[in-house]
Formats: sequence, C-alpha cells, structure tokens
Amino acid sequence: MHPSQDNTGTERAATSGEPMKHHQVAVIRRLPHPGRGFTQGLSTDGTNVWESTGLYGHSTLRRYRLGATEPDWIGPLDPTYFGEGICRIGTHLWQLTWREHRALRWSVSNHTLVDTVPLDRDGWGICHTGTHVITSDGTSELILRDPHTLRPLRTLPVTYAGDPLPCLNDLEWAGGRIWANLYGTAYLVGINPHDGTTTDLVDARTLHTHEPANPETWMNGIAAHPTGGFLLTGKHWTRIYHIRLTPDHNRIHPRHYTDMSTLCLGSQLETHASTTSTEIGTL
Ligand SMILES: [Ca+2]
Repeated sequence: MHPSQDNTGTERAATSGEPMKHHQVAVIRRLPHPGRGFTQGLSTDGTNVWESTGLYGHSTLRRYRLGATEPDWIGPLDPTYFGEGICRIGTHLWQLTWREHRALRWSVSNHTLVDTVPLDRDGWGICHTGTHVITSDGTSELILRDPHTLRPLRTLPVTYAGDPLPCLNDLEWAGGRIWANLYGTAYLVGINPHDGTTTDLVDARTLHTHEPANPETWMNGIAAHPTGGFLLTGKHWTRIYHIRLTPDHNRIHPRHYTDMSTLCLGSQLETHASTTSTEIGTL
C-alpha cells in the first residue's frame, strides 16, 4: 500500500489526511486578452487587471480594464529582464524577473518603478497571503518571504500524494490555499500553506482546447476575482476566462490523462491511483 492511501484505497492529501478534491472549471465569462502577451503573471481588483509579460526585450507590466480589448498602460522592462509573476500589496505591486535575481516594486497609483531588490532564486510565480509573500521557481519548493523586502523566511516543500510536486509556476492566494498552475499543463493545484500538501487538483483542459495549439501557449496566469472564482489565461491566449471550480464527478485520475505523460510532472502523478470517491468541494 502506498503511504498516500489508507486501507480503503482513498487517496489522501499526504500528511494532512484530508481527501484530495478534484475539480473541473465552469466558465462564467469569456473576456478579451488585451495584447495577447506572453503572460507570466496576472492580478485583478475586479475592475482592473495587471499583467506581467515575459521574453527578453519584450517584457512589460501592463494594465487594462477587465473586458477591454487593449491595454491602457504598458510599462516596458529593461531589455535584460524577463518578466515573471506579479502580486499586488495595497498601493504597490511586486514583479519578479526570471533568471536576473531581481524583483521590481511598482507604484500602482502612478505606474512608476519605485525599487529593485535582490532575489536569491529564479523568479516564476508570486502571491500574497496577507502575512507573507510566497514565490515559486519551477521546483517543488515555495519560499515564504517578508512582504516588504522579499527576504526569505522559510521554505515550504510541496508534495502530491506524498511525493515532491515540481513545476510550480504562477501562484495565487484564495480561500486559505495557495493555487499554482503547473508548468506545461492545463492543471491547477491547491496547496495547504501550512504543510505543503496538495489538497485540490483542477482540470482546466477545456479552456486550453479553445486556444491555438502551440507549445508556447500553455496556461499561465491566475488571478482570484473578488466576487469569486478565478481569471485564467495563458501565453498568447485569445481570451481571459472567468471561471469557477465545479466538482469533477468523473474523478478521472491524471494517470489516465494522456497529455500528462509528456509533461515534466507526469511521472509524479502517474504513479498514484485514486480508486474510491473523494469528497468534492468548490471554491
Ligand atoms: Ca496572480
């Protein structure tokens, strides 16, 4: 018996003992994706959207009204910076860079770059829990940081059914969970912020099927909407989708998802079977 299963075969969320919840997504609204940039981070207050785009020489921070077709402000980054995840804390916004080991602090009110601070790791995703800032770097480790300086405070190893879960990419905080999209997939996971266990698995492949088939167009960009649900988009996607989570009644385990087998985390997920029903929750 695998340690992640009890004697009834129920899949467990590693050490927390809670059944893992399986979700699909229901689309509330389909919205334009202004600029169709190489999305690396997304944040919203429900009216405005801030988006970070990547690629050297093309990276930006941009803002638009949700539903608009064009950005109303674009702030280009230094061409040596590759823009990554963003999170807003009050009047300021952090923007990570990929391998440059710098984080940029912007004023939201007047769109000025007010500070640049060192970062001890590569930058992928970032979110704010209200107490800490949490960052990802594509590995299975999240780093809890001081929200004002990004000084590292603690490492949070993330596990899926007991094994390390790599490829953690863009991050968002909602409902007491860290939500991460997994690099190279159309899946999100919900993570317990206290012990790093994966508590939720979200199959968002129905969104990806509506977007151009291109290896570069993977989902990337999660923003919690203040009225509920999430905004999801991806690199060069034509749309931003406002979605809510719905129970995945089929509960087909990822080991059956053929597209997972080609992904960097496929080997992590394929080894674990879910053989009985799990309690389903929604956000
Ligand atoms: Ca976000």
